[in-house]
Amino acid sequence: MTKFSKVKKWLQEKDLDAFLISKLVHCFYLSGFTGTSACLLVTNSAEKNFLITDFRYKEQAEAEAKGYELILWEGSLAQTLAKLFRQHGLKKVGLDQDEITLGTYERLKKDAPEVSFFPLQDPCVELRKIKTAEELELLKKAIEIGDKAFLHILEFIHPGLTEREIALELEFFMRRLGGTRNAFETIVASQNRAALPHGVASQRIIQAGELVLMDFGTVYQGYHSDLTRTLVLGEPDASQWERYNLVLKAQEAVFQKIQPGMRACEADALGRSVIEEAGYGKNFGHSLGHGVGLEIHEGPRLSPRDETILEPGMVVTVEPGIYLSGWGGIRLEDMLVIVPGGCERLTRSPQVFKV
Ligand SMILES: [Mn+2]
Repeated sequence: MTKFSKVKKWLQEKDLDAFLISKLVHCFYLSGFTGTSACLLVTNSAEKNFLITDFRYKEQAEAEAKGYELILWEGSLAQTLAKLFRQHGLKKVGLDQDEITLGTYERLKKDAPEVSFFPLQDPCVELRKIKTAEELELLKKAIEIGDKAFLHILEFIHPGLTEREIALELEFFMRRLGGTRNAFETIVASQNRAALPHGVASQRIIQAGELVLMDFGTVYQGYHSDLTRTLVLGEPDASQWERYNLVLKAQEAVFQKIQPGMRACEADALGRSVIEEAGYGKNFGHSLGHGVGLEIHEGPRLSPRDETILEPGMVVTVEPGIYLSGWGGIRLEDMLVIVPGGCERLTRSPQVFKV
């Protein structure tokens, strides 16, 4: 079943006449439209589906969004939608509870008083957790660009560079290889700053013997990559080696044992328990990992609170870390896809610590 027919089936289950897809990522997911202003009105009838956008995107929407009738905004969005609801007799309409603003909701109720609105989670949120074969190919391409950038930075990095110079080199290199933008603000955090799990690159100059935590990724045709390595420039000391090996061990435990049928919170525990047993539980204050796809953070979350049952086709990061204020931090992050019986590692960057 295509993702589109899954949405149609969901509409029937919920007894809705239509659902308004408001989040751009979901518009792209279902229709292929890459513009930055649109919503989709998907109805329970096979042939009635609308892409609502403005004049700037007329030609692009016609080319990209096959199977959708193009509607250009007239007046306000609420008025345009109210007219569509009337024309097609749509009385029960679902709205994306996580995306529609209160202002839009109030205007819709005012302009379409005959329609009942139902705030719901967009069905695409669940569908997106399991990647199609095409999505997996695009994710692999994004990951490959990240892997190549890491190999490049191993050659490039040396004491005396600032964190920002390293970040810029990573970003420039990934763009040259076809990445359209950074997956998120690049993290290059050295020595004490490596204790900040999200320490974006600063002007700090890196010295020999220091920890350098790099967390970066790119976007390829909408799909994200996410990779973290922590390096020491020169000879790591005993505490650096000890903590690096512990984080590596936690990560390996997850890659060995994660499998379909397990809950996301159980996968989190596979890595977290290794760190807790070594006495560093309080130094690992974030989730073990997260889903990656059209967004850098999406479901499922490998966190102590996510009960999602893992299924083949889910793509997640595994990123245990240890952070000690005044000392620094170590995190290793790789991506995997759940497959029958286990997982397949998608990231290919070597586990290098000493450069
Ligand atoms: Mn991540």
